[in-house]
Amino acid sequence: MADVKEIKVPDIGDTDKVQVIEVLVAAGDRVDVESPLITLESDKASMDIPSPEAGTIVEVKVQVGDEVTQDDLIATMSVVASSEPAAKDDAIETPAAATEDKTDTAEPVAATTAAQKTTAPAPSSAPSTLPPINEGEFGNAHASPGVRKFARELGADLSQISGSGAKGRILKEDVQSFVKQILSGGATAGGGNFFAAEPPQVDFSAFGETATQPLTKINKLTGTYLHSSWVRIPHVTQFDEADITDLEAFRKSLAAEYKDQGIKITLIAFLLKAVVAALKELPRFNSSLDAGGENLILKNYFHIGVAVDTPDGLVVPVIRDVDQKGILELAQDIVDIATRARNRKIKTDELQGGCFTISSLGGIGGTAFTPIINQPEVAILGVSRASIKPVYRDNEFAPRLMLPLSLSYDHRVIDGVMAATFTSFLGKVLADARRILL
Ligand code: CAO
Repeated sequence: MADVKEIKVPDIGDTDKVQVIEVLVAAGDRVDVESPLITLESDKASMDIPSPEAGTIVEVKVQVGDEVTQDDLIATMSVVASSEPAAKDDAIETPAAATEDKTDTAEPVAATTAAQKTTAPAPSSAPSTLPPINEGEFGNAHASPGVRKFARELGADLSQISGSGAKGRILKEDVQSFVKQILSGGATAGGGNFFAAEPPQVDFSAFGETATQPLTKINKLTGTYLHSSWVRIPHVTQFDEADITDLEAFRKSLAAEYKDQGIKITLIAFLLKAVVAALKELPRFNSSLDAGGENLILKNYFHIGVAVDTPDGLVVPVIRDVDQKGILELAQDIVDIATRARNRKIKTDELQGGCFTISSLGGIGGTAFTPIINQPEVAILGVSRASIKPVYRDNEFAPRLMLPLSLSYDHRVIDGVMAATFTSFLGKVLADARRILL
Protein backbone atom coordinates (compact mmCIF):
# COMPACT_ATOMS: atom_id res chain seq x y z
CA MET A 1 0.00 0.00 0.00
CA ALA A 2 1.35 3.39 -0.89
CA ASP A 3 0.48 6.71 0.77
CA VAL A 4 0.86 10.01 -0.99
CA LYS A 5 2.94 12.28 1.22
CA GLU A 6 3.97 15.89 0.99
CA ILE A 7 7.75 16.38 1.01
CA LYS A 8 8.68 19.75 2.47
CA VAL A 9 11.84 21.84 2.82
CA PRO A 10 13.45 20.82 6.13
CA ASP A 11 15.22 23.17 8.55
CA ILE A 12 18.02 24.54 6.36
CA GLY A 13 19.48 26.84 9.01
CA ASP A 14 18.68 29.93 6.98
CA THR A 15 15.79 32.21 7.81
CA ASP A 16 15.89 33.95 4.44
CA LYS A 17 14.41 32.47 1.30
CA VAL A 18 16.87 30.35 -0.64
CA GLN A 19 16.87 29.79 -4.36
CA VAL A 20 16.25 26.46 -6.05
CA ILE A 21 19.11 26.01 -8.51
CA GLU A 22 18.44 22.45 -9.53
CA VAL A 23 15.48 20.12 -9.51
CA LEU A 24 16.86 16.62 -9.59
CA VAL A 25 13.63 14.63 -9.86
CA ALA A 26 10.49 14.58 -11.99
CA ALA A 27 7.07 12.94 -11.74
CA GLY A 28 7.39 9.18 -12.02
CA ASP A 29 10.95 9.00 -10.66
CA ARG A 30 11.57 6.43 -7.95
CA VAL A 31 13.82 7.65 -5.16
CA ASP A 32 15.49 6.20 -2.09
CA VAL A 33 15.77 7.73 1.35
CA GLU A 34 18.53 10.39 1.20
CA SER A 35 18.38 10.68 -2.60
CA PRO A 36 18.75 14.38 -3.42
CA LEU A 37 15.53 15.99 -4.64
CA ILE A 38 16.52 19.59 -5.24
CA THR A 39 19.60 21.77 -4.81
CA LEU A 40 19.29 25.07 -2.98
CA GLU A 41 21.80 27.87 -3.16
CA SER A 42 22.17 30.67 -0.63
CA ASP A 43 24.85 33.36 -0.81
CA LYS A 44 27.01 31.13 1.41
CA ALA A 45 26.71 27.67 -0.08
CA SER A 46 24.62 25.27 -2.04
CA MET A 47 23.01 22.21 -0.50
CA ASP A 48 21.11 19.19 -1.71
CA ILE A 49 17.79 18.48 -0.02
CA PRO A 50 17.55 14.71 0.45
CA SER A 51 14.38 12.73 0.34
CA PRO A 52 13.15 11.77 3.83
CA GLU A 53 11.31 8.77 2.35
CA ALA A 54 11.61 6.12 -0.35
CA GLY A 55 8.94 6.16 -3.03
CA THR A 56 7.79 7.50 -6.38
CA ILE A 57 7.48 11.20 -7.16
CA VAL A 58 3.87 12.08 -7.95
CA GLU A 59 4.29 15.77 -8.65
CA VAL A 60 7.15 18.22 -8.30
CA LYS A 61 5.95 21.48 -6.77
CA VAL A 62 9.04 23.68 -7.31
CA GLN A 63 11.04 24.73 -10.30
CA VAL A 64 14.47 26.23 -10.86
CA GLY A 65 14.53 29.87 -9.78
CA ASP A 66 11.85 29.50 -7.08
CA GLU A 67 12.74 30.83 -3.66
CA VAL A 68 11.85 28.56 -0.78
CA THR A 69 12.13 28.38 2.97
CA GLN A 70 11.46 25.81 5.69
CA ASP A 71 8.16 23.88 5.24
CA ASP A 72 7.59 24.94 1.63
CA LEU A 73 6.33 22.05 -0.46
CA ILE A 74 8.92 20.35 -2.71
CA ALA A 75 6.93 17.46 -4.09
CA THR A 76 4.27 14.90 -3.40
CA MET A 77 5.45 11.34 -3.23
CA SER A 78 3.84 7.96 -3.25
CA VAL A 79 5.66 6.38 -0.35
CA VAL A 80 6.44 2.70 -0.39
CA ALA A 81 6.23 0.56 2.72
CA SER A 82 9.58 0.28 4.46
CA SER A 83 9.84 -3.42 3.48
CA GLU A 84 9.97 -2.55 -0.23
CA PRO A 85 12.86 -0.21 -0.87
CA ALA A 86 12.66 1.81 -4.03
CA ALA A 87 14.66 0.61 -6.97
CA LYS A 88 17.76 2.68 -7.54
CA ASP A 89 17.12 5.23 -10.23
CA ASP A 90 20.28 6.12 -12.03
CA ALA A 91 18.86 9.45 -13.06
CA ILE A 92 18.77 10.55 -9.45
CA GLU A 93 21.48 9.72 -6.95
CA THR A 94 23.97 7.88 -9.09
CA PRO A 95 24.49 10.04 -12.07
CA ALA A 96 27.56 8.14 -13.12
CA ALA A 97 27.50 6.26 -16.37
CA ALA A 98 23.75 6.21 -17.00
CA THR A 99 23.10 9.87 -16.30
CA GLU A 100 26.28 10.86 -17.98
CA ASP A 101 25.12 9.58 -21.30
CA LYS A 102 21.87 11.45 -20.93
CA THR A 103 23.20 14.80 -19.85
CA ASP A 104 25.89 14.95 -22.41
CA THR A 105 23.45 14.75 -25.29
CA ALA A 106 21.22 17.57 -26.47
CA GLU A 107 18.19 15.47 -25.46
CA PRO A 108 18.24 15.25 -21.68
CA VAL A 109 16.24 12.57 -19.91
CA ALA A 110 12.72 13.25 -18.69
CA ALA A 111 13.92 13.64 -15.13
CA THR A 112 15.89 16.73 -15.97
CA THR A 113 14.45 20.17 -15.50
CA ALA A 114 13.70 23.00 -17.85
CA ALA A 115 16.98 24.61 -16.93
CA GLN A 116 18.85 21.43 -17.65
CA LYS A 117 17.08 21.05 -20.98
CA THR A 118 18.57 24.30 -22.17
CA THR A 119 21.27 22.81 -24.32
CA ALA A 120 24.57 24.16 -23.14
CA PRO A 121 26.84 25.12 -25.97
CA ALA A 122 29.81 22.82 -25.75
CA PRO A 123 32.90 24.82 -24.98
CA SER A 124 34.53 25.69 -28.27
CA SER A 125 37.77 24.81 -26.63
CA ALA A 126 38.69 24.28 -23.00
CA PRO A 127 40.96 26.90 -21.43
CA SER A 128 44.47 25.94 -22.38
CA THR A 129 45.61 25.61 -18.79
CA LEU A 130 42.87 23.18 -17.80
CA PRO A 131 43.79 19.54 -18.16
CA PRO A 132 41.87 17.74 -20.91
CA ILE A 133 38.71 15.93 -19.86
CA ASN A 134 39.21 12.22 -19.37
CA GLU A 135 35.93 11.05 -20.85
CA GLY A 136 35.89 7.64 -19.21
CA GLU A 137 36.60 9.02 -15.74
CA PHE A 138 34.32 12.04 -16.17
CA GLY A 139 31.41 9.64 -16.60
CA ASN A 140 32.16 7.93 -13.30
CA ALA A 141 32.33 11.11 -11.24
CA HIS A 142 29.73 11.58 -8.51
CA ALA A 143 27.89 14.75 -9.51
CA SER A 144 24.40 15.89 -10.42
CA PRO A 145 23.41 16.45 -14.06
CA GLY A 146 23.49 20.22 -13.53
CA VAL A 147 27.00 20.11 -12.13
CA ARG A 148 28.10 17.90 -15.02
CA LYS A 149 26.70 20.38 -17.48
CA PHE A 150 28.38 23.24 -15.63
CA ALA A 151 31.72 21.40 -15.63
CA ARG A 152 31.35 20.72 -19.36
CA GLU A 153 30.71 24.39 -20.02
CA LEU A 154 33.93 25.30 -18.23
CA GLY A 155 35.90 22.39 -19.67
CA ALA A 156 36.63 21.09 -16.15
CA ASP A 157 37.38 17.41 -15.72
CA LEU A 158 35.14 16.11 -12.92
CA SER A 159 37.45 13.17 -12.35
CA GLN A 160 40.09 15.58 -11.01
CA ILE A 161 37.75 17.31 -8.58
CA SER A 162 37.17 16.32 -4.96
CA GLY A 163 33.53 16.57 -3.95
CA SER A 164 32.64 18.40 -0.76
CA GLY A 165 28.97 17.39 -0.87
CA ALA A 166 27.25 14.48 0.82
CA LYS A 167 29.04 11.19 0.15
CA GLY A 168 31.76 13.04 -1.76
CA ARG A 169 29.31 14.45 -4.31
CA ILE A 170 30.86 17.18 -6.45
CA LEU A 171 29.09 20.51 -6.07
CA LYS A 172 29.06 23.53 -8.33
CA GLU A 173 31.38 25.32 -5.86
CA ASP A 174 33.89 22.49 -6.13
CA VAL A 175 34.00 22.95 -9.90
CA GLN A 176 34.38 26.72 -9.48
CA SER A 177 37.22 26.31 -6.94
CA PHE A 178 38.95 23.80 -9.19
CA VAL A 179 38.87 26.09 -12.20
CA LYS A 180 39.88 29.09 -10.08
CA GLN A 181 42.79 27.19 -8.59
CA ILE A 182 44.08 26.02 -11.95
CA LEU A 183 43.68 29.38 -13.67
CA SER A 184 45.52 31.07 -10.81
CA GLY A 185 48.38 28.63 -11.25
CA GLY A 186 47.64 26.78 -8.02
CA ALA A 187 47.50 23.35 -9.60
CA THR A 188 49.43 21.83 -12.43
CA ALA A 189 47.46 20.85 -15.46
CA GLY A 190 47.91 17.18 -16.15
CA GLY A 191 50.02 16.89 -13.03
CA GLY A 192 48.16 13.97 -11.54
CA ASN A 193 44.90 13.80 -9.71
CA PHE A 194 45.82 15.93 -6.72
CA PHE A 195 43.54 18.81 -5.98
CA ALA A 196 43.20 20.60 -2.67
CA ALA A 197 39.70 22.01 -2.25
CA GLU A 198 39.30 25.53 -0.93
CA PRO A 199 38.93 25.56 2.87
CA PRO A 200 35.34 26.03 4.03
CA GLN A 201 34.27 29.61 4.73
CA VAL A 202 32.81 29.50 8.22
CA ASP A 203 31.01 32.30 10.02
CA PHE A 204 32.36 31.49 13.49
CA SER A 205 30.23 34.16 15.12
CA ALA A 206 27.26 31.95 14.38
CA PHE A 207 28.56 29.59 17.09
CA GLY A 208 29.65 32.04 19.81
CA GLU A 209 31.50 35.23 20.62
CA THR A 210 34.61 35.92 18.53
CA ALA A 211 37.26 38.63 18.16
CA THR A 212 39.33 39.42 15.07
CA GLN A 213 43.08 39.82 15.46
CA PRO A 214 45.03 40.81 12.33
CA LEU A 215 48.08 38.69 11.54
CA THR A 216 51.39 40.53 11.86
CA LYS A 217 53.50 41.12 8.79
CA ILE A 218 55.92 38.49 10.09
CA ASN A 219 53.07 36.01 10.64
CA LYS A 220 51.97 36.48 7.03
CA LEU A 221 55.45 36.24 5.54
CA THR A 222 56.35 33.21 7.65
CA GLY A 223 53.00 31.60 6.87
CA THR A 224 53.49 31.90 3.12
CA TYR A 225 57.03 30.67 3.37
CA LEU A 226 56.28 27.71 5.63
CA HIS A 227 53.28 26.72 3.55
CA SER A 228 55.34 26.71 0.39
CA SER A 229 58.03 24.61 2.07
CA TRP A 230 55.49 22.18 3.49
CA VAL A 231 53.78 21.68 0.14
CA ARG A 232 56.85 21.60 -2.09
CA ILE A 233 59.31 19.58 -0.04
CA PRO A 234 58.75 15.92 0.78
CA HIS A 235 59.51 16.09 4.51
CA VAL A 236 60.57 13.19 6.69
CA THR A 237 61.52 13.63 10.35
CA GLN A 238 64.13 11.45 12.04
CA PHE A 239 63.90 11.30 15.84
CA ASP A 240 66.82 10.51 18.11
CA GLU A 241 68.25 11.24 21.55
CA ALA A 242 71.67 12.49 22.59
CA ASP A 243 73.21 11.84 25.98
CA ILE A 244 74.26 15.32 27.11
CA THR A 245 74.93 14.50 30.77
CA ASP A 246 78.62 15.39 30.59
CA LEU A 247 78.09 18.27 28.20
CA GLU A 248 75.50 19.80 30.52
CA ALA A 249 77.90 19.56 33.49
CA PHE A 250 80.53 21.33 31.41
CA ARG A 251 78.02 23.94 30.19
CA LYS A 252 76.92 24.68 33.74
CA SER A 253 80.46 25.16 34.97
CA LEU A 254 81.24 27.45 32.02
CA ALA A 255 77.99 29.36 32.52
CA ALA A 256 78.84 29.93 36.19
CA GLU A 257 82.34 31.04 35.26
CA TYR A 258 81.18 33.61 32.71
CA LYS A 259 78.02 34.77 34.45
CA ASP A 260 79.79 37.76 36.01
CA GLN A 261 80.91 38.86 32.56
CA GLY A 262 77.27 38.87 31.49
CA ILE A 263 77.74 35.97 29.06
CA LYS A 264 74.80 33.55 29.01
CA ILE A 265 75.90 30.13 27.84
CA THR A 266 73.07 27.83 26.81
CA LEU A 267 73.03 24.54 24.95
CA ILE A 268 72.52 26.15 21.55
CA ALA A 269 76.14 27.34 21.37
CA PHE A 270 77.25 23.71 21.63
CA LEU A 271 74.57 22.56 19.22
CA LEU A 272 75.83 25.05 16.64
CA LYS A 273 79.32 23.59 16.85
CA ALA A 274 78.05 20.01 16.84
CA VAL A 275 75.92 20.71 13.76
CA VAL A 276 78.91 22.14 11.91
CA ALA A 277 80.88 18.98 12.74
CA ALA A 278 77.98 16.90 11.34
CA LEU A 279 77.72 19.07 8.20
CA LYS A 280 81.43 18.52 7.60
CA GLU A 281 81.01 14.79 8.08
CA LEU A 282 77.92 14.62 5.80
CA PRO A 283 78.25 17.53 3.32
CA ARG A 284 74.98 16.72 1.53
CA PHE A 285 73.20 18.33 4.50
CA ASN A 286 75.00 21.57 3.64
CA SER A 287 73.50 21.87 0.17
CA SER A 288 70.54 23.21 -1.78
CA LEU A 289 68.85 22.03 -4.96
CA ASP A 290 69.38 24.40 -7.87
CA ALA A 291 66.39 26.13 -9.43
CA GLY A 292 65.91 23.46 -12.09
CA GLY A 293 66.13 20.65 -9.56
CA GLU A 294 68.91 19.06 -11.62
CA ASN A 295 71.93 19.75 -9.40
CA LEU A 296 72.93 20.06 -5.80
CA ILE A 297 74.82 23.17 -4.78
CA LEU A 298 77.25 22.15 -2.04
CA LYS A 299 78.41 24.93 0.28
CA ASN A 300 81.85 25.35 1.77
CA TYR A 301 80.72 27.81 4.40
CA PHE A 302 78.83 27.23 7.64
CA HIS A 303 76.16 29.84 8.32
CA ILE A 304 73.50 28.47 10.67
CA GLY A 305 70.03 29.92 11.24
CA VAL A 306 68.52 29.94 14.73
CA ALA A 307 64.73 30.17 15.06
CA VAL A 308 63.78 32.93 17.50
CA ASP A 309 60.34 33.35 18.98
CA THR A 310 59.37 37.05 19.03
CA PRO A 311 56.12 38.82 19.98
CA ASP A 312 55.59 39.49 16.25
CA GLY A 313 56.17 35.87 15.20
CA LEU A 314 58.95 33.51 14.23
CA VAL A 315 62.22 34.98 12.89
CA VAL A 316 65.30 33.04 11.77
CA PRO A 317 68.48 35.17 11.90
CA VAL A 318 71.63 33.53 10.59
CA ILE A 319 74.85 33.24 12.57
CA ARG A 320 77.73 33.44 10.09
CA ASP A 321 80.89 31.35 9.99
CA VAL A 322 80.02 29.18 12.95
CA ASP A 323 83.00 26.97 12.13
CA GLN A 324 85.34 29.85 12.84
CA LYS A 325 83.85 30.84 16.20
CA GLY A 326 84.29 29.49 19.73
CA ILE A 327 81.55 28.66 22.23
CA LEU A 328 81.82 32.01 24.05
CA GLU A 329 81.49 34.05 20.86
CA LEU A 330 78.57 31.93 19.69
CA ALA A 331 76.84 32.27 23.07
CA GLN A 332 77.07 36.03 22.72
CA ASP A 333 75.88 35.89 19.11
CA ILE A 334 72.78 33.94 20.17
CA VAL A 335 71.84 36.47 22.85
CA ASP A 336 72.56 39.30 20.40
CA ILE A 337 70.38 37.97 17.56
CA ALA A 338 67.57 36.90 19.90
CA THR A 339 67.51 40.34 21.57
CA ARG A 340 67.63 42.24 18.30
CA ALA A 341 65.01 39.98 16.70
CA ARG A 342 62.65 40.65 19.62
CA ASN A 343 63.34 44.41 19.33
CA ARG A 344 62.77 44.35 15.55
CA LYS A 345 66.41 45.30 14.93
CA ILE A 346 67.41 42.43 12.64
CA LYS A 347 68.40 43.54 9.15
CA THR A 348 67.16 41.70 6.08
CA ASP A 349 70.61 40.47 5.09
CA GLU A 350 70.96 38.81 8.50
CA LEU A 351 68.05 36.55 7.56
CA GLN A 352 69.77 35.33 4.40
CA GLY A 353 72.52 32.90 3.43
CA GLY A 354 71.80 30.14 5.95
CA CYS A 355 72.97 26.57 5.31
CA PHE A 356 70.99 24.76 8.01
CA THR A 357 68.60 25.80 10.80
CA ILE A 358 68.29 24.93 14.47
CA SER A 359 64.91 25.35 16.13
CA SER A 360 65.06 24.89 19.89
CA LEU A 361 61.99 24.51 22.05
CA GLY A 362 64.21 23.18 24.83
CA GLY A 363 63.59 26.19 27.05
CA ILE A 364 59.85 25.53 26.86
CA GLY A 365 59.14 21.79 26.83
CA GLY A 366 57.92 18.92 24.70
CA THR A 367 59.50 15.63 23.75
CA ALA A 368 59.66 15.90 19.94
CA PHE A 369 58.22 17.85 17.04
CA THR A 370 58.40 17.95 13.25
CA PRO A 371 60.06 21.23 12.21
CA ILE A 372 59.44 22.53 8.69
CA ILE A 373 62.52 22.93 6.50
CA ASN A 374 63.70 26.50 5.99
CA GLN A 375 63.92 26.28 2.17
CA PRO A 376 66.16 26.30 0.14
CA GLU A 377 68.02 24.47 2.90
CA VAL A 378 67.59 20.70 2.95
CA ALA A 379 67.34 19.97 6.67
CA ILE A 380 66.46 21.49 10.02
CA LEU A 381 67.22 20.28 13.53
CA GLY A 382 64.50 20.56 16.15
CA VAL A 383 65.57 20.27 19.79
CA SER A 384 63.17 19.59 22.65
CA ARG A 385 63.62 19.71 26.41
CA ALA A 386 66.31 17.46 27.85
CA SER A 387 65.25 15.17 30.68
CA ILE A 388 66.84 12.56 32.89
CA LYS A 389 66.12 9.01 31.75
CA PRO A 390 67.32 5.59 32.83
CA VAL A 391 69.86 4.41 30.26
CA TYR A 392 71.21 0.88 30.29
CA ARG A 393 74.98 0.93 30.03
CA ASP A 394 77.79 -1.11 31.54
CA ASN A 395 75.24 -3.73 32.66
CA GLU A 396 73.13 -1.35 34.70
CA PHE A 397 70.68 1.47 34.41
CA ALA A 398 72.13 4.89 34.94
CA PRO A 399 70.33 8.24 35.13
CA ARG A 400 71.41 10.21 32.05
CA LEU A 401 70.34 13.59 30.73
CA MET A 402 68.88 12.88 27.28
CA LEU A 403 68.28 15.53 24.65
CA PRO A 404 65.50 14.81 22.10
CA LEU A 405 66.48 15.57 18.50
CA SER A 406 64.01 15.91 15.61
CA LEU A 407 65.71 16.19 12.23
CA SER A 408 63.41 17.04 9.32
CA TYR A 409 64.99 16.55 5.91
CA ASP A 410 64.19 16.92 2.23
CA HIS A 411 63.76 13.36 1.01
CA ARG A 412 64.66 14.38 -2.55
CA VAL A 413 68.18 15.10 -1.34
CA ILE A 414 68.67 13.02 1.78
CA ASP A 415 67.67 9.46 2.43
CA GLY A 416 66.76 7.81 5.70
CA VAL A 417 70.13 6.14 6.23
CA MET A 418 71.92 9.45 5.87
CA ALA A 419 69.50 11.12 8.28
CA ALA A 420 69.93 8.45 10.92
CA THR A 421 73.71 8.68 10.44
CA PHE A 422 73.51 12.45 10.93
CA THR A 423 71.60 12.23 14.22
CA SER A 424 73.82 9.37 15.47
CA PHE A 425 76.89 11.43 14.66
CA LEU A 426 75.39 14.45 16.45
CA GLY A 427 74.65 12.21 19.42
CA LYS A 428 78.29 11.10 19.57
CA VAL A 429 79.60 14.65 19.36
CA LEU A 430 77.21 15.93 22.00
CA ALA A 431 77.99 12.99 24.30
CA ASP A 432 81.64 13.96 24.35
CA ALA A 433 82.13 17.71 24.20
CA ARG A 434 85.80 17.23 23.29
CA ARG A 435 84.71 15.99 19.87
CA ILE A 436 83.33 19.46 19.15
CA LEU A 437 86.94 20.62 18.99
CA LEU A 438 87.84 18.10 16.29
N1 CAO B 1 66.64 21.22 27.53
C1 CAO B 1 66.51 21.70 28.78
N2 CAO B 1 66.67 23.01 29.08
C2 CAO B 1 66.98 23.85 28.06
C3 CAO B 1 67.12 23.40 26.75
C4 CAO B 1 66.95 22.02 26.51
N3 CAO B 1 67.05 21.51 25.28
N4 CAO B 1 67.42 24.46 25.97
C5 CAO B 1 67.43 25.53 26.75
N5 CAO B 1 67.19 25.17 28.03
C6 CAO B 1 67.12 26.03 29.17
C7 CAO B 1 68.22 27.06 29.14
O1 CAO B 1 69.42 26.52 29.66
C8 CAO B 1 67.64 28.13 29.98
O2 CAO B 1 67.77 27.77 31.34
P1 CAO B 1 68.06 28.88 32.49
O3 CAO B 1 66.86 29.78 32.46
O4 CAO B 1 68.20 28.06 33.71
O5 CAO B 1 69.30 29.57 32.04
C9 CAO B 1 66.16 28.08 29.66
O6 CAO B 1 65.94 26.79 29.10
C10 CAO B 1 65.69 29.14 28.66
O7 CAO B 1 66.56 29.15 27.55
P2 CAO B 1 66.34 30.22 26.39
O8 CAO B 1 65.25 29.79 25.52
O9 CAO B 1 66.24 31.57 26.98
O10 CAO B 1 67.73 30.22 25.64
P3 CAO B 1 68.22 29.30 24.45
O11 CAO B 1 69.58 29.77 24.16
O12 CAO B 1 68.07 27.88 24.76
O13 CAO B 1 67.25 29.64 23.24
C11 CAO B 1 66.22 30.99 21.56
C12 CAO B 1 67.31 30.89 22.59
C13 CAO B 1 66.28 32.32 20.92
C14 CAO B 1 66.39 29.89 20.52
C15 CAO B 1 64.87 30.72 22.28
O14 CAO B 1 64.66 31.72 23.25
C16 CAO B 1 63.69 30.70 21.35
O15 CAO B 1 63.22 31.73 20.86
N6 CAO B 1 63.16 29.49 21.14
C17 CAO B 1 61.96 29.32 20.31
C18 CAO B 1 62.33 28.80 18.95
C19 CAO B 1 61.11 28.61 18.11
O16 CAO B 1 60.12 29.31 18.22
N7 CAO B 1 61.16 27.61 17.25
C20 CAO B 1 60.10 27.38 16.32
C21 CAO B 1 59.52 26.08 16.54
S1 CAO B 1 58.61 25.56 15.16
O17 CAO B 1 57.74 26.79 14.74
